[in-house]
Amino acid sequence: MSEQSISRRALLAGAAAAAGGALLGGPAADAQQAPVVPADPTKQPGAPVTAVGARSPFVHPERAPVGQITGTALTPLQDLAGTITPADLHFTRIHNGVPAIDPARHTLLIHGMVEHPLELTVAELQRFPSVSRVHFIECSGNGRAAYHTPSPAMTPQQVDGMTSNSEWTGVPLSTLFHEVGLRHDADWFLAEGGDASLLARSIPVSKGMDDAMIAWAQNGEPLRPEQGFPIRLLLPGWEGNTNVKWLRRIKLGRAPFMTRWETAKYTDPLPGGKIRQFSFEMDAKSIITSPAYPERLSGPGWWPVRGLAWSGRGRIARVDVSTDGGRTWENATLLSPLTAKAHVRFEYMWQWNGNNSLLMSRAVDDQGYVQPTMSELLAVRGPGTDYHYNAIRAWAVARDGTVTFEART
Ligand SMILES: Nc1nc2c(c(=O)[nH]1)N[C@H]1C(S)=C(S)[C@@H](COP(=O)(O)O)O[C@H]1N2
Ligand SMILES: [Mo]
Repeated sequence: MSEQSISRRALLAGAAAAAGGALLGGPAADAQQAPVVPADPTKQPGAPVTAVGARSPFVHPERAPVGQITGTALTPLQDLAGTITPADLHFTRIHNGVPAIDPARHTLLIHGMVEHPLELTVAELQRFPSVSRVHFIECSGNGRAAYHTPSPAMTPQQVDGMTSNSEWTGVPLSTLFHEVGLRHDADWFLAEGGDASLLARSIPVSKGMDDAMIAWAQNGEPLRPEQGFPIRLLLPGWEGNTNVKWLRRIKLGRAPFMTRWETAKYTDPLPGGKIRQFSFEMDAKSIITSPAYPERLSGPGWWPVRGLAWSGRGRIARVDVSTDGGRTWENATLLSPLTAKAHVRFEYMWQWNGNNSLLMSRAVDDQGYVQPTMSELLAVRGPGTDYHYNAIRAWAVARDGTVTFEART
């Protein structure tokens, strides 16, 4: 990259930050890049049809990549509306790159404690009865940076961008389990990916019989390579890591297989030297995505406070919004549909009086679980905790309208 392009890039980032602008995202505000538009678009024909559509040249949402072969790319939560994450903006977490897999050669082997071991091609999998369901996937490391290295200048994307929500199509795992015939004492299964990290996780058979699926499509099209093309395991509501991508093998067994992904990683240290293993379900959580850094409110008046809420245990029952740092709470409006284990959009109309304000959201799920403050979470987990942050998020609005991330709640 030339020095020139680096400085141009920095310039674009600066312009975008200064302009803020929810729902635009990226370097949209740069004058040099502004698309040419006629004074009156009704006076001349527009652009011709194309084979593949593209976003408006005024709209540039971008994921934020962190790392490379072992890395992640964060969803720009602040640039999205509704609940579905566009496939090319779904966050991704990869441990040894995105493998190139030929769907014609890829197979799924189901073996171990089963009556009839089976190896299925992708085409064979797709002949089973299918289901389409909307669910979020959230990395259990989501929010870790906002805990360990918080900064007022963090966007929703940087705070909690490792969660995304899609419509997934695939075959229920229970169907395949009936097909192979599970031995009566097969209580766990190993799910193994076909990438160079050979990621593998142990999952209770009960989840496999409940709502697990082998997904091959996402938002109406085949999975993206980063989401596991051609097939992935989808475990609705469970920590991202268990949703094994590029799935190639399922082995039934009596007990957990104790892979390094569930012993050395993804465990939760608790106070008193204890470690919690297999924290599968993602607890209820929410984040206000607007107003948020780097937005700036132009003045007092009505402002929509908008955001996302989700729970790995079921449906979101309620989202409360506070504009005074948690002293008082109001009910936000939940925008339907209220799908279980899926992102839900909430909105609260706020009349800003121009004073310093601290905006917070608090999710409550249908199990009665209430999203905790950071101090409540740490009281249970201890300060050494490293995964599964779901504390209440806060944004400070100053008199000049600037909005910054407030880590302590
Ligand atoms: N085979 C394989 N599966 C994987 C991973 C991986 O690196 N390899 N990453 C896991 C982690 S840590 C997460 S959070 C989710 C992310 O899914 P996504 O990239 O579709 O958002 O995939 C999981 N499945
Ligand atoms: Mo993850």
